[in-house]
Amino acid sequence: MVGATGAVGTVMLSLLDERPDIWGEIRLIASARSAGRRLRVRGEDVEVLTLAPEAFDGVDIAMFDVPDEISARWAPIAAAHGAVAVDNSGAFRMDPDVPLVVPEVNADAVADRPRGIIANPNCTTLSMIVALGALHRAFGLQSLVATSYQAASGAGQAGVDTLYAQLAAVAGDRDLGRNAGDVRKAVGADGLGPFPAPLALNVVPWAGSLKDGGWSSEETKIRNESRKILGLPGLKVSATCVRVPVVTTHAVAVHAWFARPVTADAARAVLRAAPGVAVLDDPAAGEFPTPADVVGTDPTWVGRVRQSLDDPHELALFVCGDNLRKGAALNTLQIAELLVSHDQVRR
Ligand code: 11C
Repeated sequence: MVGATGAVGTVMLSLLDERPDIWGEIRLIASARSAGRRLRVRGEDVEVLTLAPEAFDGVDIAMFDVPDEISARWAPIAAAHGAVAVDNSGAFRMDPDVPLVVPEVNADAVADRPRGIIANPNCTTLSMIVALGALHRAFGLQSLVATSYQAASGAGQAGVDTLYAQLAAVAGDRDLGRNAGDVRKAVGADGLGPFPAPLALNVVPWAGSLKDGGWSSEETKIRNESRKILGLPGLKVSATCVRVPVVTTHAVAVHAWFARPVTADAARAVLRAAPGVAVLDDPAAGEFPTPADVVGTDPTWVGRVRQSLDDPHELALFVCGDNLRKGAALNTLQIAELLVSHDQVRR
């Protein structure tokens, strides 16, 4: 496990404790700064090793939860040592020789991996794709409009630290949020952290980096990754990504158009039967998923399922998924488990 000490790595360690122990030796790897630390995994203290080529000697599966540039350099090294690299960065997702896998949607894709690398999607794509995959199989997805409500932890520990610091800076001042710029002044110019505007008492229509045409990288990732995972290269996708003052769990408001007409009841029946999906949809009883209620759980939660009033082929729904679990560590681990169950651990 490369990146054992990061935010996603920490979730991975707890998942390894919770899920069936099918593993032999687990080797924890991180940067030289963290090497020598001891972390608890499966009830044992394990020393963190420095990232180096020999750390991959004898390794069957190498899971990477590190920044793009570290994965870009080291995943091929792990693969050259005979490991299958399962990478959670953005470095290889759109490489045609690297499958982009969500086990509930396209498990078979793991088998075709000429570079010895399998990519894990972006957490925002993962928040909705398990539900969309099930609906696509049943009704034939044709186009998608998605608006995300993304948690601060998507921007890493710095995002979480910034949100808590900003909340502390604004807490208790009941005059804030009434005049333009007052929240920005309260959090201070040095208090924005990785966000381009204050997140406390606010929403920020930006995540990632600037791409052509004014799109953000998060928005283009949703489009490109959804197309690749669903095997729909021409899928029409339009996304708007928004950061909200939530610690962990991304939510997405989805409008999807299908080849066949879809009632809300038919969609709910498909979703209830879909692996990895939980339906919570009774607005009369105040029941729908919210990030604060589902954080720390595994499924993709779906609620507010509605058939469009204007188009019987269009469905509206609201999905929530823990961006550190299914959005990152869990999907990576599920891919690794899939390799084991398919007896495909070596290149
Ligand atoms: C966010 N989704 O919420 C991002 C973080 O491509 O793996 C993950 C970025 C990625 O900011």
